[in-house]
Amino acid sequence: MLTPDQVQAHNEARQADLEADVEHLTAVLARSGKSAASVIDSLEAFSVAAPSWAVGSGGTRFGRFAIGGEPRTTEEKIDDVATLNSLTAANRSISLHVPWDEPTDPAALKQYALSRGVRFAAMNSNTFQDNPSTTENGRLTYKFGSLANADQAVREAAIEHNLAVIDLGVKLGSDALCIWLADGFNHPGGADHRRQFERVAAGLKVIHDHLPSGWQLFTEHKPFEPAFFATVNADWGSSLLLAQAAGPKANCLVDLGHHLPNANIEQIVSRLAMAGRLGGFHFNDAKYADDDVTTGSIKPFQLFLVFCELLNAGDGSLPALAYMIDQSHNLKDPLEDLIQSTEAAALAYAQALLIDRAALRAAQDENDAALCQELLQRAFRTDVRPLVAEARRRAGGVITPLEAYRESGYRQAKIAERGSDAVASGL
Ligand code: PSV
Ligand code: MN
Repeated sequence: MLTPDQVQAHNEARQADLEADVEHLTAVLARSGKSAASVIDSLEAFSVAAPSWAVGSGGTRFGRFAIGGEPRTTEEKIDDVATLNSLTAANRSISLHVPWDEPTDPAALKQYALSRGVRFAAMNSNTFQDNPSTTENGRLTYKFGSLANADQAVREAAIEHNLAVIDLGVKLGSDALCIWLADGFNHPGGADHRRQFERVAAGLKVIHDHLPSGWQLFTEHKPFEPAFFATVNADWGSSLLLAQAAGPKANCLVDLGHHLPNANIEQIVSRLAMAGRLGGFHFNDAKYADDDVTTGSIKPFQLFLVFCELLNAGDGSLPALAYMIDQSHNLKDPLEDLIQSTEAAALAYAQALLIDRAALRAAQDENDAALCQELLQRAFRTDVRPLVAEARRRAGGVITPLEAYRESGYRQAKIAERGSDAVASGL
């Protein structure tokens, strides 16, 4: 982690320039009645959880190349997230994935994380791979599904695993369980759409009913992969039906990479919010499908429109949902990618805050399409980077996180400590 002295030394050298930029932007925004100070205040409170499975390098089915110095344990993953947060001041929690993370002493792990300023965001269960502890040493397998499996014993094992993940999360101070299922089938006629769906709905209800008060269950949809012909929870409609069947504490989680090409994700966000069942996000970006690349790197305008819908849902302020990053870092240093993704989410949020919502609504009611576009573009084209940097500085982070990370020599130190061939758990 960067020490407060290191943060201060880094910022001192850049503060005068930042102040000048913020002053200029404050004056520009004031001309259209917008307050830079209130945008900075909102940004200061913004945090997006880092995934424990993405502080190591990700792989594709064609191979995996270790980045060097990858975390070998959940404690080391927490160290990486704490370092990330000391730079960004906007990654204050980590999302664990079980059994990739399987702490033997949850109370000690909780203390370990809290002492480094990191909390536990939503827990994730894994029934898309066989796990000896829940599939009885190979007797049962998730090869043909988990909650949707035709075999009741497999369904029960999958439910048991989810209940155990909730119990673990309670000990860690988490308050949500996110369930993404690979369940589905690859060949037409290979299973019955309806019976699979009904089994999943029944399983989710049992899991839901195990949630302690204050907890939520997230259903995460994805159109395909690894199931190719049909996935049970393939889209937001299925996800909504499953959440409704599970119970009142179940909400839908939108992973930005889990849509077919050209899907209007911002409209999906609006629909789920309208139904009162929008629970959270997995941020990432994609050109084709579930590419899991850096948030905002390919479609920053789409990300901006998603934040516009979130602000619509919160009547001008960001609803308190579970905001998480879910990416796979094949080529970049994962911490550098997470720095850039966190920045991209904050930029989109800041730009969305700049929209003159009253003027937009009036223009919509007048069917003035040109003015509507003008109002969106005015916000989207504003270079809000100084506001994001200033919010980060005020929250205790550094003005230029990527630069500070590289200067810190963190990766080289971890390669020396953990080894150049250390491989983190995950896909
Ligand atoms: C599935 O592609 C997913 O988006 C789910 O959130 C999983 O938990 C995660 O990726 C696994 O890498
Ligand atoms: Mn996801």
